[in-house]
Parts: sequence; C-alpha cells; structure tokens
Amino acid sequence: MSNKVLIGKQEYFKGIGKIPYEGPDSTNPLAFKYYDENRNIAGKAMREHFRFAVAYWHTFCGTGADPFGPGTMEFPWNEETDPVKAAMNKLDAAFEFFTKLGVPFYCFHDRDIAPEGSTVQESEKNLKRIIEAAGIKQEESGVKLLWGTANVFSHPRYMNGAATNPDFQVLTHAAAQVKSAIDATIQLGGDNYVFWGGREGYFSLLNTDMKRELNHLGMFLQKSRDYGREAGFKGNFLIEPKPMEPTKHQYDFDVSTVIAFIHQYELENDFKLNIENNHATLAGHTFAHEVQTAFGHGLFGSLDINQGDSLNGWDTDEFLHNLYDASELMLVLLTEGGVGQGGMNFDAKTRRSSTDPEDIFIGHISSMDTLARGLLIADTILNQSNYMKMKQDRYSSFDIGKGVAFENGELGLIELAELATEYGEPAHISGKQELFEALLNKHLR
Ligand code: XLS
Ligand code: NI
Ligand code: NI
Repeated sequence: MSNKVLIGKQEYFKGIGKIPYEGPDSTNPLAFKYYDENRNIAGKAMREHFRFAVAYWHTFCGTGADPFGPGTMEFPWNEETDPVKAAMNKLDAAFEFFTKLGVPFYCFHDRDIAPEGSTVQESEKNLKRIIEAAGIKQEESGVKLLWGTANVFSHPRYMNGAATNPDFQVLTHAAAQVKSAIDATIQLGGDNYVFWGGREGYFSLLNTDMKRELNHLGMFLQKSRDYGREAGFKGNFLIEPKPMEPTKHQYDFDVSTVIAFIHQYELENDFKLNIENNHATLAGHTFAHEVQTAFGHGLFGSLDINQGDSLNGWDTDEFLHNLYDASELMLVLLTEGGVGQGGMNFDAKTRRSSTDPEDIFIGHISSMDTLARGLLIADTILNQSNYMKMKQDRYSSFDIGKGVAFENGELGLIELAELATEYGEPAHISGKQELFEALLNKHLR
C-alpha cells in the first residue's frame, strides 16, 4: 500500500489527511491506536491479516434515509445531477477516502459505481465507462478490488426476486447484470465475486414453488460460474448468507444452509462463503460460529464486517466496535490460517444522525482498531496461555487406544457397545466454560 493520497478534481474530505498510526496512547480520533499495517503478528503484517476493504454502497451512496424520513447526509459528491458525472465524482471521493484511510481494497455493486440506464445496453455502457476510470484510479493508488457484485434487488423489476423470480423475463435481466458485473470484476482484477441473495426468498408458501425457485437459483449460479471461468475469472465465487430481510424466508439462511446448497448444485469447486456478522446474529448464531462452520467445511471465503443491535430484529449494519466479538473472531482466524484471498469488507454505515464526513473515517478507524486489538488479544491468548492445550485436552481420550481406533473408523456400533459395558459409567469431566471465559476476559485489554 503506497502512502500516496489520491485527490480528484476537488478535495472532498478537506482537513483530513492520510490517517497515521499513533499508538494506544493517542487521543486523536483520526489516528489508528492499534492498526499498524506493517506490524508483524503471528508471522505476517497486520495488513495481510485483515485485507480491509471499504464498501462503496454504504460509504458513498448511503444518505441516512430510513422508512421514516429522507436522507440526512449532504455529501458534495452527491450534488451533481447528471448521473454519469455524479458517478465520476463519487469515484473521486471514493479513492480519496480509500487512500486517506490507507485500506488496500474496496468492494462495489454495479449500481453503486455506475448508474442504471434506460436499457440494458445503456446500463452496460455506463458501467464500462466508470470501470475504465476505476481501473486507472486503482493503478494510480495501488488500491485493489476485493470483490464485485451485482445489485439485483433494488430495481422494482426484482420485487419478486431475481434468479428465483417466477417470471423468466426478470431472470434474464439479472443474468445481463451479473454478466457485466463479472466482466467488470475481471477487468479490475477482483479477487472474488459475491452473490448475496437479495430478494431470493419468499413471504408466503401459498404462492411459492420453493423447489422450482431453488432449482432456478442453482442453475443460475452454475451458468454464472461457467461464464466467469470461460471469461478468465480465477478468483472465488462467494455466496453471502442472510436469514431474513428483505424477504421473510431468505433461501441463503445461514452458513450451513448455503453449504448444503453449494453441494446440492455441485458448486463446491468454485464457490465459498462471504460471512457477515449482522447476518450471523440475525440467524441466531455468533459470527465466530458461522466462520468456524465455513472453515470446518473448507468453504471459508471472506468477511463482511459490521455488527447488529441485539435489541433490534433487522440488519442495522453498525460499525463493529465489540471487542469481545472481534477477539473471538480473530481466535478462529488465527487457528484456521486466516482470510486467505478473502478479506474484511466494512458492510457498515454511520448512523443516520452521524452527519459529518469525518464520522465515516471515525467509524472505519474504530472498527479497524477493534479488529487489530482483537488480533493482538487472540495472539497473546494463543502464545501466552494454555488455551489451546486446555481445548485439546478435552478430546485427549480420542488420542489414545480405542479412541484413535474409533476416529479411524475401525470400531462398529457392536464393538462400541461392548466397550461401554467394559468401561462402566464415565466420571463427569468438567467442560470448564467459566474458566475459558475468564481466560479470554483476562486478555481483553
Ligand atoms: C445486505 C448485504 C449486501 C451484500 C452485498 O444485507 O449485506 O450488502 O453484502 O450485496
Ligand atoms: Ni454484506
Ligand atoms: Ni447486510
């Protein structure tokens, strides 16, 4: 990552320069206290542990609008009324932001970066034009694309879904968008391509042929994969689970559901998962659980970083500031080998009432610091405590004698039953949950 700040025709974040690392004692809200990109932890630079990415949609397209009122954020890159010029301004603002913050990656939907036209051809033309400009910006700045995706849920035509829409004509429009978005991702050298289900789901079984819709989705993803591979896409295709919102029953409910889907439609050689914290909690799981599940199946792909509100039942997409969650996540990542060619995309937005441009910086800085702190905590736990040994010791009976034979598949149910008689009633072995919790808390500092 170069230290160069990229400013376009006009400077959008005036008065804010390159965000420095100042260390834990700093009181400067526009400085990192823990994220020190070149610092080596557990064999690699912090930058590599996280591969942070900024999300185009929340950061440059969000205005704070909610169902009860219009946007509150008046950002200068949104002032231009000509849609293509406005997209160019947004691109300037975006690369100024990425380079000032010092993140190595970004992510976008086709419709965040370029405006929809009145025909398929016009939309494609708009996208090509902005992607051309984005490619130049990437070269000038060294900022790369973590993943691209297509927004096949906002336009009213997708009100009944995209690939799962009962109307075939709608599906073809989704295909046109995905094709162009894959092309754009290839052109910009993206490491991954994401499918978030959007409106793929349903509200009432009374009007829904679920099996048929799922078959359509499976077929759509197979054809998208075939197209991408033929066009030269070498990265991972990722599916992002979410249990609800916008529909009541989202087809990609959680990591386990998506894993079953991936196998059902034979997508396992090309597809992995993009896991989001707020989606995990909406599904009744923790982030760490979802991430561990994906690793367990060899299907971990990438992360969307945010957090929800336990008192709200929807996707609030807050900036992650929960140190406990960050530490648990980093424990999983450190023990499983890290994010690989995925990364950590901030699928998060400042609150509706946080209207200063600097608030966008502060949200990202705070999250990056939270995760960096989580990394340091997890690393200390792994290196300076007996955490791993305590965990492994719980399974030590499988490391010897008949336990090994069972793991190797050498004992049938009859032999196992005979062993029960031979062994007699087992002693109670404490799971020590409180001790594990105390150990984690001891290191939260
Ligand atoms: C919405 C999703 C979306 C995906 C990209 O809830 O998180 O933002 O990450 O389509
Ligand atoms: Ni997301
Ligand atoms: Ni989300």
